[in-house]
Amino acid sequence: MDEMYSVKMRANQICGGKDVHISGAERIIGKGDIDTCCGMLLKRAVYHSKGEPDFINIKVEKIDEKDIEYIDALPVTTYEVSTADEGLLKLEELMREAGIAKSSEIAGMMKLTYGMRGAMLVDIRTLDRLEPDRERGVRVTYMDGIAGAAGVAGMKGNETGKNHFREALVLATKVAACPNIVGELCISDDPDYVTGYFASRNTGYCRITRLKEPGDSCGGRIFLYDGERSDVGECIRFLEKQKVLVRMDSFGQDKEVF
Ligand code: PML
Ligand code: MG
Repeated sequence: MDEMYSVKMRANQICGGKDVHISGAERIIGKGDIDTCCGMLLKRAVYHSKGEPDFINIKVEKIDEKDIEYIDALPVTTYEVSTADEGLLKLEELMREAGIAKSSEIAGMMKLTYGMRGAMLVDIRTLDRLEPDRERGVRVTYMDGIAGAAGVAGMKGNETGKNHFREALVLATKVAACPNIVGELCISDDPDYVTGYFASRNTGYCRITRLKEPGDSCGGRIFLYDGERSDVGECIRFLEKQKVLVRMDSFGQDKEVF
């Protein structure tokens, strides 16, 4: 096997003296793909719909193949809705299906995720926030999709390699495999991308075609935690440090379209 590398990109803008997140992305690749990968991630940072970055950081790190966990992608279902309000009701319904009682309070917390680099981590029983740094949140890293991804309809990236769906499915699959995580809510922070999702081991990856209005750059992620406080550290370690490759060829096409 080719030597493996993690490549991460992060782009920021300085706005009124504050560091604002513009774009972030990552891959796990073989040595021979490092230059192409860096080029694509750079292009993606420079031409982002959220604005022109002042800083772009690319980190290339050699990783040990033995440390990688392989996971099958979650099954995908798409729910067609015509308005953001309808989409938000669907989001709450899916949370309840996954056994989460305080679904409307949790959906209401989504507006607090604006501007965070990572996700909010919320205890589903007390609604306490568990991230050690609330401004940053918990950032899921060291993941990528493998095998068949490029060949599956709708899974190719644009010219900068960005494919919201593919990347979100990789991230959601890793998050759903994390100990004590029982669900994830996501609304894109990209102003022109209105599809979001709810994902969990119980429901699979549930796409909802509208969760906000076009032009709105609000968005973020909430991970739902159900467990002992003493296990939060291990949960965050898995999300931030465990290397995961997601097998994309097992997910096939959407199960059903509603
Ligand atoms: C993001 O912008 O990173 C979130 C993308 C959500 C993708 C939802 C989908 O198309 O399935
Ligand atoms: Mg984004």
